[in-house]
Amino acid sequence: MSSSKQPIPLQDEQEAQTKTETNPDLYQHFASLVSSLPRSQGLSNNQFYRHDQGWNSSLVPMVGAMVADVCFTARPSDIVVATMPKSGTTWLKSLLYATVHREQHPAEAADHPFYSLGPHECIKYFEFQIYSRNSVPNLKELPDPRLFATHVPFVSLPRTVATSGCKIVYLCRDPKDTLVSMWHFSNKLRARDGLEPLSVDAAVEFFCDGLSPCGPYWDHVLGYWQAHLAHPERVLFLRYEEMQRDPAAHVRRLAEFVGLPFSAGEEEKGVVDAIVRLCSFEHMSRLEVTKGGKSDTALGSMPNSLFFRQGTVRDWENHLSPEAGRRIDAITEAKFKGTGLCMI
Ligand code: PPS
Repeated sequence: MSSSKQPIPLQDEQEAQTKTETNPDLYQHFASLVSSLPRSQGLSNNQFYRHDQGWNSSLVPMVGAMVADVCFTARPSDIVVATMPKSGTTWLKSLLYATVHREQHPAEAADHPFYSLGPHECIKYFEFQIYSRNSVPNLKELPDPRLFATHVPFVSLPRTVATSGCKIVYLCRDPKDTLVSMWHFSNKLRARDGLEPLSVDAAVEFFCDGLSPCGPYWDHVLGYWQAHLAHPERVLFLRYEEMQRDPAAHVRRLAEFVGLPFSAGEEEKGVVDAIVRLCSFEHMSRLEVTKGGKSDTALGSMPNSLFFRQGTVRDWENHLSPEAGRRIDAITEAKFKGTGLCMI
């Protein structure tokens, strides 16, 4: 039996969702379980544990993912944003939220939620935010469609996400840019924690060994790619580079996928372009809530500015050697061969 599927100290899942606000025993159970897994250093400010479904993560989000697995009850109307960390999640969350809530919150409204809340407060991660700090929240009262996010690989999604028929929007990014973005991010967290920075060479080694958050990168992408091939109506598969090339087309795709296509009237009024502008790197990164605000996560209160750096394609060329680039491309080619997926 998979260690994450072992019996747990939870009498009634339904009861937990409606009555229990916290469940320290459940968290402790999974923390003990994760602590017993193989561990190693990685591309992070924390040690990684090796989940028995084949991915690496620090303790807190892995425990959160296990709690979500047994406590979260998905609805067919739910929409889950899934990404490998540093693939453009912040952008996708913004686009999805702005698209789904465009009636209550028009993109051009001066009081749009994005002026007071960061994207990570608008759509929360299961494993970093919702299921953290012993919390087992009652999510039943949230109105449809409920929007959630996760970095967890497809194989370890909360089990009812797979069975409910709810929609998943997956976004991936060139592994070299994902790595460079993660390297910058983890060095900021390492500086915060008083740790030495990781060299870019060490980051490349860790990344290639699968020792990046929720890595190996390639297994993560392939898991969702295969789910997309099997159920294209349930799993939308997007790429950061293509979103950069034509964000408006992607906003339309997103809207259609979640069953809220833009009407001719909305098209005429320029609603799509307004959403693209609202969510653009240039606009979001300059907001006061980005420059001075924070988002609450299980890993601490994170300045929203941490999630905005360059927002460009091929920045890896400024940080990785050509050899490192070729090495990652060779792994990508070998791993994706025959899958129909091409990232190079
Ligand atoms: S996280 O921590 O996993 O949620 O980070 P994530 O949002 O996935 O990735 C952060 C990178 O996305 C860039 N970013 C954006 N790109 C384009 N448009 C918008 N609006 C946007 N917002 C964030 C961010 O700058 C990080 O990429 P790098 O390459 O580090 O700049």
